[in-house]
Amino acid sequence: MLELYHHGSSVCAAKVRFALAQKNVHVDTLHYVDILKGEQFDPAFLRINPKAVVPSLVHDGRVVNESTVICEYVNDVFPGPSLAPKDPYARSKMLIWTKIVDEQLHPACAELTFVCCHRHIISRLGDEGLEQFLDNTPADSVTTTWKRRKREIVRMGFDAPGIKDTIRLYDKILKRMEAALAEGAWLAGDAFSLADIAVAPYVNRLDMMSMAGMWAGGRLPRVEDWFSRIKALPSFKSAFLDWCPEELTNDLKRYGERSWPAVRDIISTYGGDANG
Ligand SMILES: N[C@@H](CCC(=O)N[C@@H](CS)C(=O)NCC(=O)O)C(=O)O
Repeated sequence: MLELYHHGSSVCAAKVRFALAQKNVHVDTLHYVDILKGEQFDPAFLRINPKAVVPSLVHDGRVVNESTVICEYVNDVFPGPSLAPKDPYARSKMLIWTKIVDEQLHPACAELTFVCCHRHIISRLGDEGLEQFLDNTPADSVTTTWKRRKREIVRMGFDAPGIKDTIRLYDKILKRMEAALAEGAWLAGDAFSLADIAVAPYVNRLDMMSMAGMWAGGRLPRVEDWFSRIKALPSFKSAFLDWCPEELTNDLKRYGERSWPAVRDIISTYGGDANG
């Protein structure tokens, strides 16, 4: 019995849905946790995931948390095409990417998404509801500073301290992808792997927020080509798009478009020169 706790716009949940789909693994029950309405703070879910974050996988009653760990677990436990290179050097390259995602790209994405879009969505909870939402975030959540950062970003938007560095870090990681893709068709070399699965949701997040100018139009051509190959995979639609409700898809697009000039300016002022 396989159960997945997930959410439509969660990059980490999309990563796990992508890995499951690439392995052709059937999930018996999908539990939708609306993290923009505060359902992650429900005591029953906190018993599964004390950080109040999605995704969580429950396999025959045993909980597996942390999306990177879940993807490794899925790859090890289920038959189907291997998503990890056998060659130790290629494997080390794959693990570097999953580390970059966990340590840098994911925290940057949480901040970028909140400053551009999610702060507007959760403000619909009203003053009291929003205060409770911010208060309910555990001290150790997305990161150990997320509770404070989320409040700062919701209150201050693009004036929140450090937000420019966050956006530049995101851009630098895209450039690192461009360099890696000069060495092979996929991020860890010649074979598609958990590295591509780990990074794809973060490029898709920018795409859904109408920020493809970060790579398109000749800026990062290998990233553009890589993402078009990711999008062409039969699993892409079900893993990335179908679970995102229409209203949320529209919000990501609308608020993303509104935020793009600010993001583009931040990138341009350190010499990044985004297109569009
Ligand atoms: N390191 C965790 C991070 C999970 C995470 O940050 N999940 C986000 C969605 S992508 C979340 O649930 N956020 C809830 C919140 O911000 O309150 C993992 O990889 O599973």
